[in-house]
Amino acid sequence: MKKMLFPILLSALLVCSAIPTFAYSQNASYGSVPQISGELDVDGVMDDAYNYGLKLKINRVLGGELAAQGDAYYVYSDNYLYIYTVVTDSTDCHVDDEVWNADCVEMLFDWDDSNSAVQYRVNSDNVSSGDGDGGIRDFSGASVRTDAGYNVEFRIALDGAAKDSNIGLMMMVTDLYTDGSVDQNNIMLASSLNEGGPWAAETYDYLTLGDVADIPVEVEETAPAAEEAPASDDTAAPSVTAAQTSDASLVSAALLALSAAGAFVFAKKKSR
Ligand SMILES: [Ca+2]
Ligand SMILES: [Ca+2]
Repeated sequence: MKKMLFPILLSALLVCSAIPTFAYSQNASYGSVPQISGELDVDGVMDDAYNYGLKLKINRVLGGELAAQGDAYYVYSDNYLYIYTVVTDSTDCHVDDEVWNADCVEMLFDWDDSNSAVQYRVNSDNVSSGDGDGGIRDFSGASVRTDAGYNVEFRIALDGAAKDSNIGLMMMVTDLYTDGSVDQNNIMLASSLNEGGPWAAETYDYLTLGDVADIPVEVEETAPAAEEAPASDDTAAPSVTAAQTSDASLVSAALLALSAAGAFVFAKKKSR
């Protein structure tokens, strides 16, 4: 049996070592994205689940100055990657009906490490669109304005990507502003290389789909669990009562036994 075990272990090691590592030779993981159960509403409102997600800064200025920036939060479910971005932008600017001709957040994915990016964007007017050679996956986006700027929420289909998958990514906050004429700054996700424009997919770092999020209280799905709580209380109550009854019965039985013993002793004394 032991003679068989070694070749089996050796084969397993060879198979493991043969699994290709991610081909981004000079890039790195942004970090581990926690998994959530259930799905979130894509409504521009920050769900509590995001507080337990991977958090990244969008603050690398691509020319211009750092007048706008974002904090991006990432979680994923069985089917979707969710990204929520809190944008600080004090210059509300909208030029025309093109999505990108307004303050907006853009996401660029290199899903298969082919150095070919697919782009999704949502602007501060709550309009979204997508482009790319690799095909646009099922996605939806929403934004809401805030006192500091606007917040954007994305949901993008994982199409089979699961735990331990790596996903090449760049994000960009496009800040339009008026300075005599309309101009813009582009602020990128800070990465290990911190170089390259939005379409330079070879410079992207990657997200790694990680373990289940450690969320102490349920966020969206937990409503059913909360409803189940009284049921468990109901079931707990009888068991406590039963235990008390049981204890009481034991005590009663013990008292009866003592009293019977006492009666026996008394009877013995009396018989003398
Ligand atoms: Ca939401
Ligand atoms: Ca702006």
